[in-house]
Amino acid sequence: RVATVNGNGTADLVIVANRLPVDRVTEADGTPGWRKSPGGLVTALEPVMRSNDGAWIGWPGSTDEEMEPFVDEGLSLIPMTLSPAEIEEHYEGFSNGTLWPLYHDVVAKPAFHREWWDSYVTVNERFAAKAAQVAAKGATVWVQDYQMQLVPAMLRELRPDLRIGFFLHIPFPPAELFQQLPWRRQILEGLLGADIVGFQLAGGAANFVRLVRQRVGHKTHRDTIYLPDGRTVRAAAFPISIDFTEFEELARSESVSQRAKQIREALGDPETVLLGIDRLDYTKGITPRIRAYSELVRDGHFDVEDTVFIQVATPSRERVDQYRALRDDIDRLVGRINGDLGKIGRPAISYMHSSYPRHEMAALYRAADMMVVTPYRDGMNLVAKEYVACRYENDGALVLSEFAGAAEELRQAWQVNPYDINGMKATILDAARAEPKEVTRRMRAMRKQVRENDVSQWAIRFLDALASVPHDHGKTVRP
Ligand code: GDG
Repeated sequence: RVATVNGNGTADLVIVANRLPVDRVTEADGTPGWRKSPGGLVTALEPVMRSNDGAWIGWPGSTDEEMEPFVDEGLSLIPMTLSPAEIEEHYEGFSNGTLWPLYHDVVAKPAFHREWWDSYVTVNERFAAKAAQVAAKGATVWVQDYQMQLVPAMLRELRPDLRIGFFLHIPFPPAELFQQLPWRRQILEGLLGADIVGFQLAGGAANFVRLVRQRVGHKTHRDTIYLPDGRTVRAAAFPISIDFTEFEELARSESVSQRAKQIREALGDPETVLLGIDRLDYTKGITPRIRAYSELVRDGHFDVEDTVFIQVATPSRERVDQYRALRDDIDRLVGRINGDLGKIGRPAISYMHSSYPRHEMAALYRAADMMVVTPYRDGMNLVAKEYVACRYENDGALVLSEFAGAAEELRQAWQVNPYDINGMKATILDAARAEPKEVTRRMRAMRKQVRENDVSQWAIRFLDALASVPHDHGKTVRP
């Protein structure tokens, strides 16, 4: 029974996200088809979605094409159409040109445009209306991420019977930065439509509660916000994770082991392989990382004859100006470094601007003696956790920025401040020279942490918290 497809409101669990969990692909015979996108969110939610008569509302990634709801391997998918103008204004504009830099410590300058905001409102309204249409009476709706922050309040207005959860995948900034936003109050009120507002870290939740108290004037006590109508909203941390077992099994497979060996051979069998994998994004600190490494080579601490740094930068948001500029900067920097320091067949940095299948990602993780993850600011950073999951022999050193959410859980990583190039150089050297026993001690502890807190735990914790919200949304329990 997949009644959601008829739009008559029978879904007991509804996910509202900017993107659908599948990508449009062209099959071998030329017909259009779908492929499940590789993200951990999909993996985590799939089992709950199937057992709950669930539906997923999102944009399929192609413009203009009107698409009917459909069922893909048991998942009800409800495609939303975005016009080219909405992609430019809601997605590339307000989401990625305003909110993304503002929420990441203003690492880049956020742009404030009133037309972008208008489009953000319109798109959020359409997603909320669709959720109101497909959700069964008393159903649970889980809204995802910064592109959808107005949906909770809009949806509550239409459907007060629902339990509504919201989860923010990126950091929630301190009041001093959030305050810049001309539409700060609308965003806070949008989020307050939810029963539970989830963040990666307790710090983000605390920032939110403080802003609500100061800007909107609601009473708060610890993680609870008391609204004038008697409803309560809880703000709490739910650190996201990965499917540990899936990554470990992939890493252990014969084909990934073979491929990891091949990768090292292709590099000329170096003694040491360092690795960075990121979406090409200015928050990820790719530039200071390769600068630190290149100085270590220049100063004679690493020799290109026996050491190589692999940097994979996955293409991302290529139509947004700041991303194009960053790509040019990195191209130039890597070119300069390899020109200055490389030898024939021995570049200092082996740089790929490309995306790879999961299998190849796992092979890269396995081929690397050291993983270097140095974001200026990151909600969590799953790449760090994936590296840990793939190191089933308890070897491999993780160098991790203290500004990644993951740093709160991965305490045994070699932590760095990406703004401090000398500090980063010293720590990379420490990690490279550490005794194998020390590397193993740290990796073992990190593996335990990620194994015990995987992505299904994350989804269960959030949905359990939402399920325990009383039917009157806390209206009768007053302090
Ligand atoms: C946001 C937040 C938060 C990357 N390149 C390829 C590829 N990937 C996969 C990685 C990883 C994912 O993409 C990237 O996740 P991150 O967490 O590292 O970063 P964001 O994309 O910025 O994600 C972040 C996350 O949401 C979840 O809440 O942790 O802080 O910014 O899984 O493996 N996957 C494949 N090919 C690639 O080339 N298959």
